[in-house]
Amino acid sequence: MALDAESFELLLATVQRFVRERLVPAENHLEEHDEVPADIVKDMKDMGLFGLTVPEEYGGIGLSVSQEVQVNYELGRTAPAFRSVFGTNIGIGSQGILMDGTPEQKALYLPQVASGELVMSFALTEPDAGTDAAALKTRAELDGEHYVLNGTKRFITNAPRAGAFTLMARTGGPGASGISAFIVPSNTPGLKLGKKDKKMGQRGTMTCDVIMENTRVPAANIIGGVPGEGFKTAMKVLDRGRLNISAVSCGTASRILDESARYARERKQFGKAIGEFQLIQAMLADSQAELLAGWSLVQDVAKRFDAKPAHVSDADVSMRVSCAKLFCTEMVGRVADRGVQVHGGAGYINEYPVERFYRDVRLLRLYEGTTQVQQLIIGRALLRQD
Ligand code: COS
Repeated sequence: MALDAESFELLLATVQRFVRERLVPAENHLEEHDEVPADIVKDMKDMGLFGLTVPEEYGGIGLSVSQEVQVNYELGRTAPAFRSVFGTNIGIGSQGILMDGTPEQKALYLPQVASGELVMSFALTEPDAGTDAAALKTRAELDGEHYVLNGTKRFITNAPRAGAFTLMARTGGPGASGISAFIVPSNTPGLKLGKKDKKMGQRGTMTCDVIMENTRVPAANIIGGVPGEGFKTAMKVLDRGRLNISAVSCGTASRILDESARYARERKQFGKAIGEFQLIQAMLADSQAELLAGWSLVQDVAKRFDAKPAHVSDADVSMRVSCAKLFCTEMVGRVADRGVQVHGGAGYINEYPVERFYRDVRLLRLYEGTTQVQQLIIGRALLRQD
């Protein structure tokens, strides 16, 4: 699946212009008001951004992974909350249905996902099950043609906007094999939302708890129709998600570098632009080299991702995805830190974008699997090999 090259070039140029002319100028508003303006959300829908990864047969644009990472690089060049509005629709919220859903589930949900009429969100994490996702406790008990769900999901991105969740719950015994993935409409009786989380950064993104008390969901809403496959679905979805977080990290690093180089050209000390000092150049150079290394890795892994069937997991590709997530999210943390350093005291003042990005990028090393989870996956893969 891929968009033809010519249409893709046009789309990419449109996204670049949208980021530059619409989103970057709205960053201060976003920071102040903690919400994405409704007219921007409407423009996103009109541009088809909610359906970037949904196949054309279901009304989407049908990007390949190699194309998706390029779009996410561009979206990384502005505040993360903008992408977050549709990020779960093109990523972790809907990919489970796309990868493992039955034909009926795809036909019912994907067209609404593509148009943005339905916002989907991904609910895996719980108060006592974060990194150890296979230990999740939310129960799903079979009762006739329905499952009855009880439990709490935590830090769920876009839960307040969501019309439905891809939600992992335990239908069987302990461990990964007892977990099923459900499609849970947000208006199901017994489902309620917690209060909005107050976060360090990423203002304008929405996360909160999802609480289920005797929430009845049709058995037909198990993704793929077969219980016990939900953990694998979640891991496959996260593989693609993690690669896209890596692409976003590279885009954000490139924006921070641009901001830092501009400041270094304009700011004068000791009678000349600080960019003329080699110690400033060294910081910019380290960031540039690390950004290019990360971006090359992302593009290479994306090609390997595209070379396999979308719903099939490949341990070597998963290992490489984790290398990309580990390297790129840590890389953008260092780039943001140097960006603040190049700005000096001004970098600590929230008039400058680097102060905001410094806080925003901290989350990239945590969500969709911490750096330590990526290390674990890479380490295990190496020890499995001959
Ligand atoms: N694709 C498909 N299947 C996968 C997979 C992948 N990438 N990774 C693991 N699996 C399968 C395994 O093959 C195994 O299946 P079998 O029992 O049939 O062999 C099953 O899933 C369990 O895998 P594993 O034994 O590796 O599970 P662990 O409990 O050891 O967990 C980690 C592994 C820690 C890597 C996993 O729990 C994880 O990624 N945690 C972080 C969760 C996360 O990212 N949370 C963020 C929430 S979204 S913001």
